Amino acid sequence: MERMFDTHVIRKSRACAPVWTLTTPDEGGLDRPEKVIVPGVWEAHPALRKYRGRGVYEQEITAGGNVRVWLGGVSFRARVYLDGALLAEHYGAYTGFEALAKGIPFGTHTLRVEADNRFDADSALHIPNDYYAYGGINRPVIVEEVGGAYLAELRVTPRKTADGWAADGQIKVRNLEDRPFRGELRLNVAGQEESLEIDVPGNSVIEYTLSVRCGDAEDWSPEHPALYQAAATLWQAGEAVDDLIDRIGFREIRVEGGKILLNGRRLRLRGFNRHEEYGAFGLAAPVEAMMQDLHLMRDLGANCVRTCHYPNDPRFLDLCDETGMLVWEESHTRGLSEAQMRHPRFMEQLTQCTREMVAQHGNHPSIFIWASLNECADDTVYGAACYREIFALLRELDPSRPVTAALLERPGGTVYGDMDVVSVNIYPGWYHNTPAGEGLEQKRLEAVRNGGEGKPFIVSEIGAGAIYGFHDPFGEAKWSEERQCAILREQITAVLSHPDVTGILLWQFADVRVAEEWAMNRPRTYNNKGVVDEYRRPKMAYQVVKELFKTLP
Ligand code: ADA
Repeated sequence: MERMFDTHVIRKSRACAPVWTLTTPDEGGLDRPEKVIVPGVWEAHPALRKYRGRGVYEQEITAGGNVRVWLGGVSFRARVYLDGALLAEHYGAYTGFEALAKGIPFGTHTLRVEADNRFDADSALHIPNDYYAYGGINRPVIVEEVGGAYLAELRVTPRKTADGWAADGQIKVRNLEDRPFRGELRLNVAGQEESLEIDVPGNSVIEYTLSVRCGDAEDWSPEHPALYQAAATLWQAGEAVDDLIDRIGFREIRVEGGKILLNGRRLRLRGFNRHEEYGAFGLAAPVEAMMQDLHLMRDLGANCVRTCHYPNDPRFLDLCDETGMLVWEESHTRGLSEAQMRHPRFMEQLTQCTREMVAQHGNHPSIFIWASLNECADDTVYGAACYREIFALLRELDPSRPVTAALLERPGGTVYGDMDVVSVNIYPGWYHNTPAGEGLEQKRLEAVRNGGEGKPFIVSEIGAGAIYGFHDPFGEAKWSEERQCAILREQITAVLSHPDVTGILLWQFADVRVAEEWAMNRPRTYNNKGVVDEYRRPKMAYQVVKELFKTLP
């Protein structure tokens, strides 16, 4: 299932069968084709643990007419073919895209998806990094049959009015035929409906707006995550010909007086950075594991998760909506120098990822802030210009949420004044020995003096490493569970007892595999700063974090 609820009751839409045939044409691959599960990453196969190359996935589908295949995520370059004809190409593992075959005969067809996780000169975002660039079809694949016109996108933004809640819809209708599509568009939110006569010229996409008054619909909040259905339907000659269903929550986010307000209530964030990764399943964590992560984070006293460093699986976001977990979502970038940001395709690829993130995830009520460009070169003129361009894009795509970026712990930041919320990554006690309270205050004052005055301030990363099961009874050795406990205790206490801090996001929830190139500073070739390991076995720090998250104000 692509989402945690039905996204269509009229459109013919179904998940692709899960068992595909995988062949690996490049060196170091399989000797013969293998059956594998989709979604999945090929590193889950023992022979492909370190394979970097192309993976060709094949599957038979039975469909006809206008066939729309939705691929939720392919890591990290994709080519999609139907019966040998190229339908779509896509870059980036963490957002979905469609492949459309118009007017094909009804019957069985071969769907072929070529995934490629080789780093090459064309890839600006996927590079060897402090997390692993897996290969494969990592999110669900959906096969749909659509008519001559279909609903291509539905964005719904809640708005508080004098008469209670309203929902503003932006709906894209795509006409695949040469002649115009004349019909009616309806938007139903929380049981209230509005409609519009539409006339979509041939071979075009038109965006319509429709607002629905929802009166006394209940507010969405972390404590009471009330969700409502938002359904667009397309009608022609008195018949419903297509639909697109999503869910929304009624809440508004405002930044005011140094605070982030959700429906007027101040947010105090405590939570985790979480990579989308789970032990042997890599990037393609099963939905059961996603839910367990949320239960573990809740048990730890968290109310917020950061999707470092890329957009997450919509199923995880659905579960956050349902359980009231606040989400910081960011488009894909981590730790790029100015030279890397000057890559000729960098802004194009980042812009595409950012646009897809907002278009595909904009309805999730749990997402309260957008971010991008984690720890890039904001201290250079060129780098800062890229930050400003992405902030402007995020604001243009979605004026209803604040924007931020997690900045590196070094002096010289120049974009504090350009974000709505100031966020910094600091590692006192781990990468240097400044006492946590002092390190925090230095960074906060630097932000205040350089444009960040009066803005909410989030510690978007702080943490320390420990190898699961490695103990030092004296509590001194780095990488021991005892030392991690001591450092985290000092860090969390310093941050949560500071009156001007809006929140803390620990680095990190679970240990994650990193690129081979990073292995020298990363024992086990893992980033070991998790409070649980990659199989969610709790380290000693689990109890420390739980105690502090639950007792500090
Ligand atoms: C950075 C970065 C993370 C991770 C972390 C660390 O702040 O944003 O991706 O690399 O440091 O473990 O050092």
